[in-house]
Formats: sequence, structure tokens, C-alpha cells
Amino acid sequence: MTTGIENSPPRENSRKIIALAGGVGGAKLALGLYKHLQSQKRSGELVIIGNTGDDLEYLGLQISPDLDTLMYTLAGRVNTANGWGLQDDTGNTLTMLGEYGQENWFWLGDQDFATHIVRTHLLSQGQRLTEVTEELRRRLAIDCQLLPMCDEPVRTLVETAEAGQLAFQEYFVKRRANDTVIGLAFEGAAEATISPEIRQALTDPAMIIFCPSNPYLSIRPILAVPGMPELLRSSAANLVVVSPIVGGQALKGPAAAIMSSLGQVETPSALGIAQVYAGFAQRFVLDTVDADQKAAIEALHFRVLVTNTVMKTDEDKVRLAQEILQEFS
Ligand code: FO1
Repeated sequence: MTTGIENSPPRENSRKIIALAGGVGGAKLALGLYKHLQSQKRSGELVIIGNTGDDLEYLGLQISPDLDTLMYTLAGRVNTANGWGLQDDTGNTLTMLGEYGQENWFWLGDQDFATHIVRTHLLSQGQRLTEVTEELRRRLAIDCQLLPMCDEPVRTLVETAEAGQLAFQEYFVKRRANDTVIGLAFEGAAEATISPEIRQALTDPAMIIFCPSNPYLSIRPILAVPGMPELLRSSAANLVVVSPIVGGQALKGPAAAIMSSLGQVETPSALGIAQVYAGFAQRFVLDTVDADQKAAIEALHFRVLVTNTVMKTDEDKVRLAQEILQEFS
């Protein structure tokens, strides 16, 4: 049986627009880019590279939360209240697992379990994570490329003042990101390699966009893949950073607190984000409420677009994507 999806692979010969993203925050702009390009019949130009440092194993299942958040968001299936997981999913399996005395602090829905079962099965058959993700996105009729940052397992480890070293989801979900982050490590990163698909996508891309994801927890693991920073920098494309800090606050999650606790800046700000990427990226998207930081960011050799970056509705996401592509193409 054919579904028709098989006949519309997302690869095209035109230059790619690359979006680097973590989970919920990054997925918003990824969706804006996807919908905008789709409206122009150009979604095949979009390549989203997702963080896999947040991945975990649960009862033998391989879970890739950020890839799934991106995938469900692009497929229009995400639970919009949480920003992760599937819409209208139920938790019966997890409840039963609790009855069996299994840990169940990481909420996994009944339908979401299917994703992890298929991923684990295909990986056990020898497929690479990139191939597995390609299969999942194709089945969900997503018409752009979604690539994990690498095929090898990389695990973000969070060094905290209160509880020592924690696996990422233990820090983020189990302990609700309440601990003071004093260091980060990316276990397995030294052995990771750039996949052929990422190398291909980064051959002469049109633009590379750092979505408004946490630069420490979501982007740094991607940059920890050996050769990735050099590959991104070697491209002639504009490297565009969209600030995840607006008005001194993180749009979502603990970015602002980490910025301070890692000793990077005293007061979290968009300028602090610009300092993180200075010398690496050359374009910066700054929220209107932070317009007073424009000159200081320009002094770090960024060309700055000032606009509304808080994405509440799909219209906000599409408008921001359109403005970025227009300004920096
Ligand atoms: N985030 C939570 O805050 N609590 C959860 O129980 C949780 C479960 C979960 C399950 C599947 C999935 O794809 C994502 C899930 N997330 C959950 C989100 C995830 O932990 C984070 O958003 C990312 O890892 C950070 O980018």
C-alpha cells in the first residue's frame, strides 16, 4: 500500500535553511519556519538539527525528548499546553508501571510510548538514529528534514551545587531544574561524529539559525559534536542567533539562572546571550523590549534585527520566521 508520503521526500537541490533547536522554545520557531516555507512550497529546504543530549533510556526504551517535541510540533500533534508530548494522550501505561513499582516521574503518554517502542526496535535492528528519525517523520507526514545532532549516544550531565552530578532529565524533570548548575558535561560527545546527512545539509546552506533554545542545555550539546562548530563556521551562510532571553527572563526554562550560576554574567540579558555567541555568529534577533541593548550587541560585531520575538500564536511564529529570512537572506 502506498500513502503518497513516500513520493514527497523533503530533499531538494536548493540551498538549505538550517535551524538548530532544543525542545519547546526551539520548536516554536522551527514551526514558524516550517509553516512559512510550506506556504511557499519550500519546506523541503528546511533542515532542523535537534539536540539529543537530553535523551534517556527508560525500561530499555530509547527516548529522544527534543526530537519528539520537534516532530510532534511539526506534525501538528503536540500537546500545546505542555509544549511536549502528544495532544490528548493518556497515562494508563505509566500508571500501571507505577503499580509494578517502576519509577514514573518522567511522564510518558500511552501513544508516545509507541514512538519509543518503534525507535528502540529500529535501533536494535541496526538503523542509525538519523534513519529512525527519518522514518518517524515520514510516517507523520512532516515535509522537511529532521536530523539528530549525531547518531552516537551523547548524554548531558549537569553538575549541581546541591546534588552533585545529575543525568539531564533528573535535573530538569525529577528535580524541576531547581538546583544551581555549576558545570555541564556531554558524555560520549568525544566519540560522536558528524553524520553524512548533517554534512550534506551543511554544504553551502543559505542560512543557519540558532532557535531561541537554551544555549547551555540545548545548543552546547550540538556544538560538542567534534567538528560541528568548525563545520557551521566554515559555511558562508549567515549564522543567526534568536535570543531566548527577553527582558532579562528566559522565555522558558532555566537559561537565565544558568547564565548567572555558570558565572557568565551577573544579570541575565540578551546582551549576555550575544556574548555567548560573539565571534561565532554574526546576526542577532533582539526583542523590542530589549532594544536599548542593540548598540552594545552591534559592538560585538552582530547585525541586529529588533522585532517581537515572543511567539504565542502560530501567526507570531510564522511572522518571526518570515522576518528573519527576509532580513538575513
Ligand atoms: N518535561 C517535563 O517537565 N516533565 C515530564 O514529565 C516530561 C516528559 C516528557 C516525555 C516525553 C518528551 O518527549 C518530553 C518530555 N518532557 C517532560 C519535556 C522534556 O523533558 C524537556 O522539555 C526537554 O528535554 C528539554 O528540552
